[in-house]
Amino acid sequence: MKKTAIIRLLAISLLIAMVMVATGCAGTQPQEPADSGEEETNLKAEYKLTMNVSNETIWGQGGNKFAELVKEYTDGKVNVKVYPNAMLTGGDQMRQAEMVQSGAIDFMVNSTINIAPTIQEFDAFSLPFLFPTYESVDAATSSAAGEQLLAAMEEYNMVGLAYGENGFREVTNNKHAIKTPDDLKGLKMRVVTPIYIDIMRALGANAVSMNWGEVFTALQQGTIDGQENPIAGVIVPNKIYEVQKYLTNWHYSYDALVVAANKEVWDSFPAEIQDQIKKAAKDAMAWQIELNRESISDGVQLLKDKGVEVTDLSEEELAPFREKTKPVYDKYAEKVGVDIVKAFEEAIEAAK
Ligand code: X2X
Repeated sequence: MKKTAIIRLLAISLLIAMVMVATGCAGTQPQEPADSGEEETNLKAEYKLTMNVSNETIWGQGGNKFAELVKEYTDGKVNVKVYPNAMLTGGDQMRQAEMVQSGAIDFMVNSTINIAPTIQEFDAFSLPFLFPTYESVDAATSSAAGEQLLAAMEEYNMVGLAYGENGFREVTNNKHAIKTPDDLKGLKMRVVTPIYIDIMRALGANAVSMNWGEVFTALQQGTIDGQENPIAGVIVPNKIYEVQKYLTNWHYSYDALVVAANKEVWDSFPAEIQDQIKKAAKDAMAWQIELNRESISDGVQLLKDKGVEVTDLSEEELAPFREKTKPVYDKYAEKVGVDIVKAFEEAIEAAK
């Protein structure tokens, strides 16, 4: 072959090779996905979710259900890891919302009690004897005011996704059955936030604020006489019946859960993934609320079987508790914002 022919052949081969590389036919180049690659490179390998309670509680099961559904609905693109027992805040339950706000934690499934120190409006749920029934709770959470509360989280750099349920908080103690406010006099009662300290004080109890992680041991050692928490959601799975003799069903305060994300984390998700995560939050919490409500009668039975004396109070018997805590209701209605409280009261009235 002549020299010029060889050069021409080499030049043609080179050109073909260049075209193959440019069009992706060379086979050795990694293939970029056609359209979705750009957005999803922002996803983190793991998103941290904080909860105050163990995985075994109904609240904890709800948190795990959310993580599971996020994985399923996003086709494995978003991986939420659940950190129970407030381990990310060293057991400090009231700091969890603050850390989601700062971005140190990505998600939370948190009680409105623990959120209230950061966003006072959430004390609306804790107002003494506000909610008479689960139907009234549902009426409030699904009302415009309920939605507004979730939306207001954005002012605190968080995005509220759905409500779940810790439940109606019932009172337990080790001294005697509680049937009248006088029975609470002088009892050392563990609570969490200022509104509950004020409620217990209004009823004559000696209130102490303590992190949940310390409660079982404190009850066991007798440094406190009692505590208050939902039966199925918390008292039963945490075996509080092993260290408490008396429970009174008084439904004095309702405790909602909120699924929320840090706002920057939320904004980093493409719209499609945001929709999938929101659906996961709604579905997981609907499942969690149902599980909670259907577990209560078995929970009460289990407490009785374990030797706990369970007291139910009639409307008449509840009246003096309601009366004594009315000033606390009014004080916190002011703090929360009378508009929200009024909207809740109207939703509750309409559900009757
Ligand atoms: O600390 C509690 O009592 C608990 C577990 O119910 C909350 O996190 C509010």
